[in-house]
Amino acid sequence: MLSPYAIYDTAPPPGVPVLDIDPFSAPFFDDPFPAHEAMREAGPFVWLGQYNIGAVARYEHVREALTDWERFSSARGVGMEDFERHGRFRLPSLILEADPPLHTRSRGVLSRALSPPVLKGLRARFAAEAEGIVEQVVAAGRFDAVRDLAEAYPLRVFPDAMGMKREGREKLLPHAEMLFNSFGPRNALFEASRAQASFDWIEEQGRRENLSPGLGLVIHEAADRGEISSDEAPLLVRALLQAGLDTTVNAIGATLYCLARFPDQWERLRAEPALAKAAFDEAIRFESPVQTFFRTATRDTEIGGARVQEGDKILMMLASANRDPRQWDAPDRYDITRKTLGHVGFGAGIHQCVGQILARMEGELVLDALVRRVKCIRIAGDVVRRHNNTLRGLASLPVEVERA
Ligand code: HEM
Ligand code: OVM
Repeated sequence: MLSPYAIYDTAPPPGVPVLDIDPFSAPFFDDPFPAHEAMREAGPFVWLGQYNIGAVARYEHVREALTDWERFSSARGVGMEDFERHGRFRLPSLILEADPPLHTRSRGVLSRALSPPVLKGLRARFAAEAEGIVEQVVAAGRFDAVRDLAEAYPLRVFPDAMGMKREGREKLLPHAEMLFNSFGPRNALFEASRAQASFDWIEEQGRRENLSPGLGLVIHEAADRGEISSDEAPLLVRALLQAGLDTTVNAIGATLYCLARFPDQWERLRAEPALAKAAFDEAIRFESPVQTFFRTATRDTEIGGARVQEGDKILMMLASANRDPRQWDAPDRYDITRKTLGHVGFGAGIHQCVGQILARMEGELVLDALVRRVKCIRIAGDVVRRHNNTLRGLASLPVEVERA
């Protein structure tokens, strides 16, 4: 049955299985895994009958779409709506929603702004704040691992690292919530978060006069050197402000949720704290905080044996690829010693997450601080899931910890 939020009337290509799954619905968010499996098993390319959009859910084809920007473009938006047909309600991102050559230029600037030597300079501060926040929650004994740690920590370090003003920081997460909803259909979730949009505000935060020394000004300095134009700099700062907070909140939350659910893996981490990085990366594979993105076919082409036409949107099920048994041994096992290389939780190809070193640093430092202080983590109340059209994560995770 067609969803009331469907915006396409394309017919499925011949021979393609049509499914009645809605990847942007509450039942799906509560338990996406059976639906992921159904999508993978139905075929390499499936049709979402509710939206008239094709999707790839197997690892091989998700990777194929991610790594071939010449056939699968980002420039018409990486959400359900097609900028060329439906317009856009904000200036497009100069990186996420761009193809080469524009993408190449933006990407160069942001990868230098977030490069290992720059991040090395942030590390001591990030480590000290992780120690402080973790000590505080461990002292309390009982806390909400989402609110008090997964949100509190990135909020403490990331806006400062960017060089943002203090005023208005509470708008960052609600704005990101809305933005990540906006990659999906214009459903009730999106409408409910729309009131929290702060487009003018977030754009203003990227302006030079609103920044103190930090990653934001590093981007403006690239404009001073002529690497980008001066009106592009605030938009690239906006990209980091939009992409760099809610993602790490959900990734840290995912890691804590995994370690609370799988005590043997917590034990394994305690035995070998150097596995902190691996535990974080495996949580990203296992939970995929960013679940989906779309691409647009640039020409009549073929993927997974199906013919797609120029202008067709294709949904890439990153989370499903990350648990495809064709690619992973025992994919539903959270295993911090697994080789996670090649997971698509950060994407793949030219758009692969430019902030992943920063994200990994946050994850590693939080786990580091925790593993030295805590013997075990137990879930101690109702786990509340948070629904978002793109992000997967929890609203609340009450836990109890025992000091080591
Ligand atoms: C791109 C996930 C953290 C900034 C991406 C993409 C994914 C992703 C899946 C690919 C998008 C695509 O292919 O269309 C994540 C996850 C994170 C995280 C799971 C946390 C664990 C961050 C952070 C920042 C950031 C901390 C910034 C400080 C970006 C930007 C892009 C991007 C700007 C666009 C890159 C491009 O188009 O070349 N991220 N991200 N992300 N990410 Fe992240
Ligand atoms: C951007 C942007 C916004 C949200 C997410 C993202 C995951 C990028 O504005 O470039 O990457």
